[in-house]
Order: sequence, then structure tokens, then C-alpha cells
Amino acid sequence: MKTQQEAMTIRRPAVDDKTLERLRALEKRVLWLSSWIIHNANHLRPKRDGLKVGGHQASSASSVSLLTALFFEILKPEDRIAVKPHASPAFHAIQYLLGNQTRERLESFRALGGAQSYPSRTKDHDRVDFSTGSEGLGAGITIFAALAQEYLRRKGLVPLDAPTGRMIALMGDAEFDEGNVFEAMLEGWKHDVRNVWWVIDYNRQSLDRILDDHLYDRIEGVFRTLGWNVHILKYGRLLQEAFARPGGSELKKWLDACPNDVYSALVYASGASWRKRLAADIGHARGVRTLLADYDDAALARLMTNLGGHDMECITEAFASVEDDRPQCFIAYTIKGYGLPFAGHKDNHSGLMTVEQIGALREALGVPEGAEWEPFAGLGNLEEDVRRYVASRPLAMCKERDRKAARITLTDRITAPGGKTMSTQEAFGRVLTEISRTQPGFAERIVTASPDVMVSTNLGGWVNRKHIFGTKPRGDVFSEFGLAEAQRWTVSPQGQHIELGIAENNLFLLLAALGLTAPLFGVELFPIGTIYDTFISRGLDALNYGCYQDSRFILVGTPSGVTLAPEGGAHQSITTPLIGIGQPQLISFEPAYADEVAAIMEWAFHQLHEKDGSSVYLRLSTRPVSQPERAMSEELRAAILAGGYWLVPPREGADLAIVCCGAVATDAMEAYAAVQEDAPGIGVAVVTSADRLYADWSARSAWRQGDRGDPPHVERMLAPLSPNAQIITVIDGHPLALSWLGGVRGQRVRPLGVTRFGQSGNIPELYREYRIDSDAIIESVACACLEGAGRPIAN
Ligand SMILES: Cc1ncc(C[n+]2csc(CCOP(=O)(O)OP(=O)(O)O)c2C)c(N)n1
Ligand SMILES: [Mg+2]
Repeated sequence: MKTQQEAMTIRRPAVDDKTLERLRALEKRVLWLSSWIIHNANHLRPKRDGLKVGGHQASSASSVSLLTALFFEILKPEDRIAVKPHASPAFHAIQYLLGNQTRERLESFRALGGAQSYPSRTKDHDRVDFSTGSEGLGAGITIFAALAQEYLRRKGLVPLDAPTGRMIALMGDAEFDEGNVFEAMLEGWKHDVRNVWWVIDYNRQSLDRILDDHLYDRIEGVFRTLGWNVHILKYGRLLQEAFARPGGSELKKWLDACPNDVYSALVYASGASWRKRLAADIGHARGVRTLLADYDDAALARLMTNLGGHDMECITEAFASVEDDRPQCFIAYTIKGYGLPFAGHKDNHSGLMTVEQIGALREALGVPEGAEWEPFAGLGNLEEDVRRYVASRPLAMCKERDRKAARITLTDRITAPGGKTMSTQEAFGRVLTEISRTQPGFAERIVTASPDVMVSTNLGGWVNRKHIFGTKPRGDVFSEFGLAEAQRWTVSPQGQHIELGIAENNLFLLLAALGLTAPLFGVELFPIGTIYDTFISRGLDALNYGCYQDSRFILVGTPSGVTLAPEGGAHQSITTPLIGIGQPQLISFEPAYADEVAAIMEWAFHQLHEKDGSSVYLRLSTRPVSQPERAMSEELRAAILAGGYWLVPPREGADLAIVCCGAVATDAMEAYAAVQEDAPGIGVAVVTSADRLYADWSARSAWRQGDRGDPPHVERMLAPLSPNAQIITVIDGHPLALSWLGGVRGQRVRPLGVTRFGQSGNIPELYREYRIDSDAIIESVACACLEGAGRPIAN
């Protein structure tokens, strides 16, 4: 507890005595139910697999008082909260008391269909606002949700007289080890984000260890530097009263200086140990012995563990003291496992009470045997009053947590940008500009964001038309000076591009928040984030986090692959096609031509708001590619969206084919031109989405067993090839993205792609080096021919 001193004066409580009594009764209910949910899962349910079920009794106990105050006294329907992952049982217990969770789901906590280990927007049924699980991200998203809310308010997309919600995080103190927390705070400061509350469960323990003594000073300093209002809930009422007595100032001095590990050990060792240690350390000081003598061992232990984060009066007072919409941070001192037998023990993170211990807790909390699941058991004559109080809480009365948003759709088809030669990246920029010109109503719902790569990912044209979002309008100084410039950087609340610093984690957290505005705030947006493809890895966990909670956005990774050539290996992405295939709730495409980009973007805008839709990822390239002369037939469009089509159809029964993806289509066509005489009938297919092809194929495995219905698209695509055909696949990315095609009909695949780090060079040099050029394709064709493929087909 060696921390900066904070004078705590005894003030009038923020809620009346009756409410305090109810909240204290509810604390006990939440402590009991959260412990029991976990106990039941581990000790009373039959085990099928020999694994411990787990759950976090100590982490939940640590947050019980804070969560009780938040959910029963503070939260309003418009507020949104991210609850630290390991307090999930306490969260579910509270929802149970509020009538939003069933006993059945609590009984099957951590079992299939039951309450989730960590609060989950998509898998839980009790109104999770933000999923949590990955430390740091739950807190981070609240900043971006507040920014998203402000974006909607400033544009009048939500009624201005509607109450503004607070975006609240109840977070663990170890979450401050995650850099994304600081990145988010800094970005929040840049955007002057308001209405964010972070309530830190400051139990000074993480999973493995006790935290550094001076962490608190540092954290507090960061908050203050970034303009947050900081509230410190250090000592509870009992301790504050003791400090006011003779010997009390010595006691306070001792507590302030007590190292975290010593304090934790004493909490665990309890009563007599406190007395012994205090007598030894400060017994000689005036008044201390008399002060200590006034407490028996149990009372002394109660006193010494009376921290602010467990004292309902302190907590409600701190929350009620907020007077403005500045970001608020509450550093609430707590004890991990408070009220449980392993309170304070450094190894308690995964600790589970024994049968005897839970029995003792049940008795201590007055829960009759057999009434373990009764929501309000053990409250005696308070029960009816507490029931009525709970039923009157805003979160018990509001029946629908998620909002309904009016559906916004494109009014017209998106036409392909014209031009003989174009890169897919350029096509993306031009499609966006066209939408802003021809479909202004829809374009108003598009919001773009980029981590400092707006221009180099081709958003420049769009931003010139739509400008940058900011709450404080700012003109374009270069244009005011009359200086030539390619970009106009006007900032205003009407702007539709959110400019971020380089932190990619922030991009994904922002996209996650913007992609949830429909359920959170009742307004549908179409967020598009652009990023250098390789730096997707930098924010991958946050991307996964957004997808996990079914947020809807378009992600554009560009430039990609070794095709970005002179920029070199540090910027060339290799594994992103596999990420695109592997990431659930994110459908990936890698178009080759501009008309494909237009068709895919049009589809993506629909996909974002379908009930069973998803986010969409476009892997794009800067390589100028000569465009095929063709009209977009409905058949071609359907094939592009299904994942692939024949650019050059194979002859029926052909035993050779080239399958390419993205920027290498040019090389595939060059190779085709070179081999078509020697390998007559050979076809060239373009895969626009290995992800869509694979998902469709694997989801319809039943078809392979002779079931009804159409065959998967990929089966139909490969059907013209002979069963013994060989397929040469080529992609500027990891070859595994396409090599699975061999499994569809058991045909031999010769996969070309990039498996080593890239380097600087020009496209011909690099394609040769990494064997994805036309020569490599021709060689593969030749090898296939040597094995008997490519025989002339009689017809
Ligand atoms: C990104 C990430 N890395 C690792 C973990 C594993 N983990 C679970 S809890 C925890 C420490 C939790 O400490 P704290 O946030 O202080 O929570 P509390 O003490 O309240 O349990 C860790 C490292 C995780 N959940 N997320
Ligand atoms: Mg902790």
C-alpha cells in the first residue's frame, strides 16, 4: 500500500441510509451467487473430460461492491459498460438479481449454452454491452464508443435531447500492463473524448503476482496528464474514523507505507497477525496500543481491510461526486478475494473454495441449505424491500438493452470505375468517391478511419470531399495561406473521416465501436478502416475482439504482399490471406480487377447490416493492372461474390488449370498465353475470395455425401476439369490460402506463393525471386505436363 497520500475526509453519504442498507444486502447476494455459480460448476456438475471447469471467485469478490453500486445505483439505460473478464460470475449474478438472467444458465456456467466464462455480447443472453476477455481491450473500447456516440450526436443522428450515455469500464489493475490502454487514452485525449468512466479494481494483484508498489502513482499521473478527473477510493469509513482517533495518524502513516506484498500477506494471515505486526512496527507511538486494544482480532482484521473499494458509502459518494462530462477515473482500493478464505493470498487468482469453505460462507451469509439459488435468500426481513428496490432499478425496468436501428441501404448499384489500367487500391478509392457523388444519402452513413495512412491507402479523394471529424472546427491552414496542396484537411463535426495516430490497436477498437452503433445507439453506420495490410498483425487481437462481438465494418488492407515492391520486406504481408480465411465473422476478398472491387464493396455494404452478416476484409494492391474488357453480368457478379470464376474457361475434361488470386492475375494470363498451345484446353480461374469458397464448401459437406441441393460453388467451378487434373495455384501471399483446392475433388495442386520474408525490389525481380511470376507458373505447367497432365483433349 505504499502510495501517494490522499486526504480522505468523512463526508455526508451520497445515498440515504436505507439505500446503503439495501446495497450492502445486495453485495452479500452478489458475493454469494458469484461464488456459488463457480462452486456449482466445479463441484456439483458431472465432469465429462477430466478438466477443471474453473472460474474466478477471488477476482469476482474483489469487484462485488463496485459492481453492486454501478448496476443497482448508477447505471441508466443509456449507459454502457465493459466488465473486467474475471468478474463475469459477479456480472451474471447481478443480471440474475435484476431478472435478466436465468438460473438454468447460471447452473450451466462455463458449459455449452450456459453463462460465459467472460462476458460475451454474442454468446451471453444477459445484456452484455461490450465483450471482455482479452485484458485491456474492454477498457479501450469504451473510449472509442464514447467517440462514436459523440460522432452521432454532433451530426444530429441521435436526438440531441436524448440522454448521453456514459461509457464505463470496470477494469482490473493489471490491465495497465497492456500498452493498448495507454494508446487508447492518448487517442481519447486527442479527440477530447467525454463521458468515459474507468473504475479500476485496484487489488494490486494480477494473475501470477502482486503488483509493484509504485504503480498507482504512475497510473494516477498518466490520467491527470491526459485531463482525466481522478478519484481515489483508498480507505473506508471504519479506517477513516480510526485515523481520527489518538494513534490514528500513526496507523495511517503505517498503512500508506505498507508494501503491497506485506499488506496482502497480513490480509490472508488475518487478526492476530495484524496485531503482532502493528505492535512491533508502531506500538511505541502514542495512542496506538490503546487504539489497537479497542478491537478484538476479528474487528481488527475488519478494520485493516476496510478499503474504499469495499465500502459502499465511499463508493456511492465517489460516483455521486462527478459533476462534469470529463473522463473520470476511479482508483478503488480492493482486496482480491475479499470476504473469502483466500482473500489477499498471492496465488488466489484461480483459487476455488473447498466444499467446507463454501459451506462456511453460506452460513456466514445466512443462506439456508437448499436455498443456494434463491436470488434473495438470507436477507431476513429486508428481503421484500430489497426485491422491490431491485425491481425499480432502471436496468431491471428497461426490457430491451440493444437498440433497433433503421435500415439504410444503397439506392443504386455501384458501377465499376472506368479505365484501362488500374490497381485495386485505386479502384477502392474511386468507388468511395463515386458513392459520395451519386448516393449522398447513403454516403452520409459511411465513416472512415485510418491509423495515419489515409493518403497512402487511397482515402485521400474521399476525405477531400467528406473532411475530417472533430468536435472543434479547424480550417485548412495551407489553403488559407494559398499554398498548393493535394489534401484539404478541414476539421469539423460534419467531417466523416476519423483521423487516428499510428496505433493499429486503436483503429480496430474504433472500428469495433463504430460497427456497434446500431445496437448501442440505434444508428447504423458503415465504418471503413484502411491499414497497411501487414500491420493488421499489429492490431490482430483488437480485430479479433471486434469480430468476436459481431461488430460490423469493412477493413481494407493495402498495399499488400511483395507486390508493394520497393517498400521492402518490413511492409510486405505474407500471412494475411490466411488471417482472412481463419478469422471468424470476417469475410475476406482479394479482388484482381476494378469491377470486382465495385461488386464486392456493394455486397459488403449489404452484408454489414444483415442479421447473419459479418465484417468484410478487402486485401488490395497498388499494382496497376490492365483491366479486362467486359460487362458485369449477373452471372459474373454472383461468381465474384461466391469466391471465384473462370477468366478463361477450361475445355470440358481439361487436366490442367491455373488458379490465381489478386495482383498476380496478370502473370497468370501471361503464363496462359505462353502455354495454351502446348497445353490446349487449360483454363485460368480467378479466386476473389478463398474464404467464401472454403466456407461454402466446408459448410455443405453434406452435399458430398449425396444430399440434395446445389453443389458448393467451388465444386461447380472445378467440375469441368478431369478428375486427374493438376491445378497450379498462385497468390502473392501464403500458398496455403489456395492449396486446399486440391482437397475438393482430390486433384493434385502445385501451389505457388510467398513463404519467406520479402525485400526491396521491383515487381518483376521480386516475383521471380519468390516464384510467383509467369515463368514460375509456366515451369509448374511444364512439370505437370511431364506427369501426364496437359494431354490434348479429344473433342
Ligand atoms: C491479453 C491477455 N493476456 C493474458 C490474459 C490472462 N490473464 C487473465 S487474468 C490476468 C491478470 C488479471 O489481473 P487484473 O486485471 O488485475 O484482474 P484481477 O486482479 O481483478 O483478477 C491475466 C494475465 C488475458 N486474459 N488477456
Ligand atoms: Mg488485479
